[in-house]
Amino acid sequence: MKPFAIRRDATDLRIAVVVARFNHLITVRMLEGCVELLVERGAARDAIDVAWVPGAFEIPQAARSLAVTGRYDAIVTLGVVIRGGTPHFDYVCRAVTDGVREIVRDTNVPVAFGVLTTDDTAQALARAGGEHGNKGAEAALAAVEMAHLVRAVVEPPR
Ligand code: INI
Repeated sequence: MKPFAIRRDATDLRIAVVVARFNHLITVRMLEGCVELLVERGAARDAIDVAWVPGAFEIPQAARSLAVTGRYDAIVTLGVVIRGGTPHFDYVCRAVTDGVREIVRDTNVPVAFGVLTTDDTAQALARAGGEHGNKGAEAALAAVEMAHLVRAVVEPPR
């Protein structure tokens, strides 16, 4: 067995974050969790590019635009979709999940999925620095790990 090393240092990684303004009070907490995690892991705070978009529906277009530049080792997406009384929730969730998956498939740039899909605001707050942790930080860590893995596979050491 020869496993690839699991690397969780962000020192030499170029990371972009796409974050939705919809449910801003919650997404800003996720952004804080994400950025703090990256800085703890060695990223320079001013080297983390952040793109705000209106809502979760817009996340894939922004993430794809960033991915195709070739400038980023990984992208973190952050948003909060809260179930209302209409099917709108399902359409937004479907669009953002399909959209992010397609970017990974089409570009091979790691895109971490930090989009909460919850029944109510309390569930979202609990996952944005509350009792269930901060999914923004978790997504950041996934992005770091995948950036190193993809780099190691694509550019194997000689
Ligand atoms: N966008 C979200 O990020 N979260 C939501 O809960 C949400 N709801 O419930 O409607 C939401 N809607 C906006 C959507 O993402 C787009 O910004 C809008 O439709 C314009 O394209």
